[in-house]
Amino acid sequence: MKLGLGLYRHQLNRRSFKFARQCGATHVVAHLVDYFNRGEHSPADSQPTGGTGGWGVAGDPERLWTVGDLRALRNEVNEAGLELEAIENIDPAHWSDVLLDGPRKAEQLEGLKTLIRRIGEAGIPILGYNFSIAGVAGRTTGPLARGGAVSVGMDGIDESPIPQGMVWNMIVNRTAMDAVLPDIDAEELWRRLGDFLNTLLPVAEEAGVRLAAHPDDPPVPRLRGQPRLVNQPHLFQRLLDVNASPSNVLEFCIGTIAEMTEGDVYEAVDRYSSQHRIGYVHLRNVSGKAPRYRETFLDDGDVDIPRVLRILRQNEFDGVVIPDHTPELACDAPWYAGMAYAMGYIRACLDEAEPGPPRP
Ligand SMILES: [Mn+2]
Repeated sequence: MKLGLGLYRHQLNRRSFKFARQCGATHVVAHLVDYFNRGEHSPADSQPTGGTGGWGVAGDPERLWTVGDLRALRNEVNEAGLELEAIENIDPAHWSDVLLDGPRKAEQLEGLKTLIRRIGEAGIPILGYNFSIAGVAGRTTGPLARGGAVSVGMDGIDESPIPQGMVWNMIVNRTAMDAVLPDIDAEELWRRLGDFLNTLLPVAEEAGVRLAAHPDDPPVPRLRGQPRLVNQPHLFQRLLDVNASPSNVLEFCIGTIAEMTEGDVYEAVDRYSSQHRIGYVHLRNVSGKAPRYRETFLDDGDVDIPRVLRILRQNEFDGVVIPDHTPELACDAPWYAGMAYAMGYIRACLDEAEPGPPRP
């Protein structure tokens, strides 16, 4: 197993790469979507949260990330002594109608094919995505973790309807904010996911790219009036069974699985890692279950994190593990300090799960 660090778009710079390397990372997962673009409620020094108005405004629908952008990023990561393992998340501007089954769906699917080919050309092995209409929404922020550390939690289900101009918790069309999205059922959303996977997986395989699915965070059956897909552990299997391609893999988020009301987190880790269908792992601890839980420090929630890593090791998972969100530490650099704490903790667990040669 390899230790990585996920960095937001505004953190994709030499200093953060050095920080990752100094924390013991060998790999980076990069977010290219600018979640914080003109967002009113999202502080850019933490994970995006936002209110019912979403995180911010989506990118330019006419401009896909280019091979040049992707190569330059990879080179800069490599120069810091790191590998670029994955691009995490697709800009809503580039797949809004794939999620919503809108008029530009066919055109956007062609765009995504181009994007996947470019990611392959740049030598980046994984594209992480989250097939969700509401996205990561409906959570609250506060002094919820140990010692009053600022963290994120959920306190009941947000049922406020989503404006038509919004998808994946970002604004894609500022002129369509009065009407709301139509009601659909979960089967319709599974059908749309099928179109997405069956159209793109052959291209991904050819490009040497794996598409890694994040479960619904928070994992509830419906959020803001829209259905959600992977909100119980057994539904990962349904997603994998949509298409048997080796490029159809999971962005396996331990915190989200722990929030699910059914099943057992260790059984889920064993079940999916033994199928060798995990692209990379998000490691996070939580206390409670959806729709009432809070994110905690890795050593402080309901999940025995060392046990999770031992199961991954037993099943020979050799991919990248990154900290997911983490509570912030009270200091001048709360996000970085929280991450440094998480990285040190994971590094120590990995050394225990996979002992290397004795140190002099
Ligand atoms: Mn996650």
